[in-house]
Amino acid sequence: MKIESIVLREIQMKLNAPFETSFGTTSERRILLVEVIADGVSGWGEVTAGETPAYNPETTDTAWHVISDFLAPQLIGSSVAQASDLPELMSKIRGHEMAKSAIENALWDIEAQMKGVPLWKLLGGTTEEIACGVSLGIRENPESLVRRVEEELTSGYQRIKLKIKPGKDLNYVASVRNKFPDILLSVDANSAYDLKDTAHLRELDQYNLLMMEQPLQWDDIHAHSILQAQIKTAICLDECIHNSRHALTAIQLKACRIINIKLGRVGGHTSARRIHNLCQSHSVPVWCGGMLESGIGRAHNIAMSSLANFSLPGDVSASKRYWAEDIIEPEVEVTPQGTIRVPTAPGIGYMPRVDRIESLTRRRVVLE
Ligand code: OSB
Ligand code: MG
Repeated sequence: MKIESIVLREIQMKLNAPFETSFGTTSERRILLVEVIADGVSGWGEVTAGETPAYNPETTDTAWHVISDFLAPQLIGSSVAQASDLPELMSKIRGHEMAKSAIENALWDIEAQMKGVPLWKLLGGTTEEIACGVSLGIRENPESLVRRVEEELTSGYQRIKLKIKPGKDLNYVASVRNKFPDILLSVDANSAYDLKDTAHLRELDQYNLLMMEQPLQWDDIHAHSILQAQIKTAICLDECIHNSRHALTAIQLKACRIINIKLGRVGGHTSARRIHNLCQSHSVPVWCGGMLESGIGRAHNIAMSSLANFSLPGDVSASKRYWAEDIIEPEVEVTPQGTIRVPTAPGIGYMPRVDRIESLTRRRVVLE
């Protein structure tokens, strides 16, 4: 596959409702879409960075800079036998996993189209119906959170994750657990606590949580290993894990018992699959996290989630939970059983709606 050009677009999309986490509230997304053209075939990827460097260091603007000034000039004109050769080509550029992921994933879309197979099959996926959960933002009070949980359960979602932060944690979790004693329930703190809060976090042990996601500092695996030894609830790492070496460190230090894999955070499908395989060989279940993606990112998440060790429901949910209108055709739909069926068409298996994408585009550059 010879990489001929890269079209970089920034689109703006308003979320159906603001999403609040411990690090801030998002109402409007500024999303970079990467369209790679190789051997005349177009493939799509999404940069999952946020608008601010509050979740990880990357932002929409850093990704624009790194792709247009460093990654594209390096890649355009070069040839690769397969998409999994991309990480090596990009390895001289440190970090910026989300920028790299969008490019590599677009190449995977192209490779799958050229081979005439759905991306999930090319990746080695086996699960044709993936289990879905939802991530619920912080609410003004526990009562309104309980109402939201009820709606999501009625829609069929198999696992509920509550965003928490200091002051909006124990009472929210208690209210939901009292109303729904048997559901799969987890919490995500997005690094809002530190080891001094160990006694407080141990209070969560009484609610039979499936996991507690990233309670401590975004870059501190060791601190999580100290916490995990002192609480019963399984820790799941999100922010801390950027590659398979981090995953191995976390497993060996017993810093977590579950890992959340996000394509952007780990640098693309090749790294994600490597982490998946490593976790599988250590009997550590994984699940697919979300970053409030448009349909393009969502399609890649679905393909990745078909790998066998994605054995817990992920944060991949229906397009309509986020967007009045998505940018792919068909939109991502969830069955009444809380599952998504993998697509059958070649590549990512959903058609980018280019007219709609163009109408949402705020800036665009063709790199060639
Ligand atoms: O930590 O999983 C997270 C959204 C933005 C940044 C970080 C996270 C999230 C979510 C939302 O939890 C998941 C989704 O896309 O539904
Ligand atoms: Mg998380």
